[in-house]
Amino acid sequence: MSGDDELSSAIELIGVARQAYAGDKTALGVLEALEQRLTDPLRLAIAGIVKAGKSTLLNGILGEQIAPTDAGECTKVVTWYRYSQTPSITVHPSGRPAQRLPIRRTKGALVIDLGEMSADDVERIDVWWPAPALKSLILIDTPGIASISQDISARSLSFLTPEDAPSEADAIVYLLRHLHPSDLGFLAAFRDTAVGASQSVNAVAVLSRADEIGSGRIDSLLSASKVALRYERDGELASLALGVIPVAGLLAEGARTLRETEFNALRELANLDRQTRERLLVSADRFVRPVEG
Ligand SMILES: Nc1nc2c(ncn2[C@@H]2O[C@H](COP(=O)(O)OP(=O)(O)O)[C@@H](O)[C@H]2O)c(=O)[nH]1
Ligand SMILES: [Mg+2]
Repeated sequence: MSGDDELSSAIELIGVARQAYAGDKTALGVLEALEQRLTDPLRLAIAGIVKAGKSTLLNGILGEQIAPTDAGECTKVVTWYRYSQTPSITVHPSGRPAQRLPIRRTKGALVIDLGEMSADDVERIDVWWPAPALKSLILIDTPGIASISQDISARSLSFLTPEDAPSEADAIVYLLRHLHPSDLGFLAAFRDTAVGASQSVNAVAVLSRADEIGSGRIDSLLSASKVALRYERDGELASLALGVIPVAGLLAEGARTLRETEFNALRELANLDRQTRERLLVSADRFVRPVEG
């Protein structure tokens, strides 16, 4: 049976169940959610510890700065990015009606301002956006796992690996920096709660911020490939993730959102003689320090 056939027979089965449970509001609600899930694009969650570069990578994939990065209150909330021709942002506070937020940008990046609300009061944020990549993929940005803040970690875990239901995500991209036992623990929990558990592995691991590996030297991406390969061959990780891919999300985001002035600055940098350029690129401080003499 092909995937499409399986899908239509599953949808048909939901139709039959709907008739059988015609008077039961709760059951009908569950069936509707199931049908929605079958017809929606794949739900891909991006997970990993705080500051692993999750939101930056999401922006790299979308080619726009839509996911807020760093530490604001909204980055502690599970945020869904779905396709729509007209952009909108909806906040779902726990136990209260949903609320629309205005669309505002600062320096090209979308701002999601929760105002008076704290992340604890918010169940999820929905961002509807006309990014072509979202036509075939729902992306879900999650707060950090195993972070210093237990609360934030708990919020991601209960969403991605609930105890009494299948995970809301179909698959995950899991960002790690140094392989830690808690990374393996999370991936094992996801495997056990994923839809169709134990039949398939629905996770890809990413060795993130690859440009910083090996003290950020010029060959850092090559070093990152070697480290990724080592992790990939690690006995436990090999059975929990389809592979380990080294990624510099910031580079991807920068490249996909490059403006003309930035492109010109890069060209100027490339035209400098090698010694001068390398001296400038040692650190951000060195780059902005005025030339002496
Ligand atoms: N050098 C470097 N910095 C990155 C990279 N990806 C993200 N960052 C930086 O790491 C910080 C945290 O990134 P963010 O995407 O908010 O991480 P999150 O907490 O996992 O969502 C930000 O200051 C980013 O600019 C990367 O590939 N390379
Ligand atoms: Mg984030």
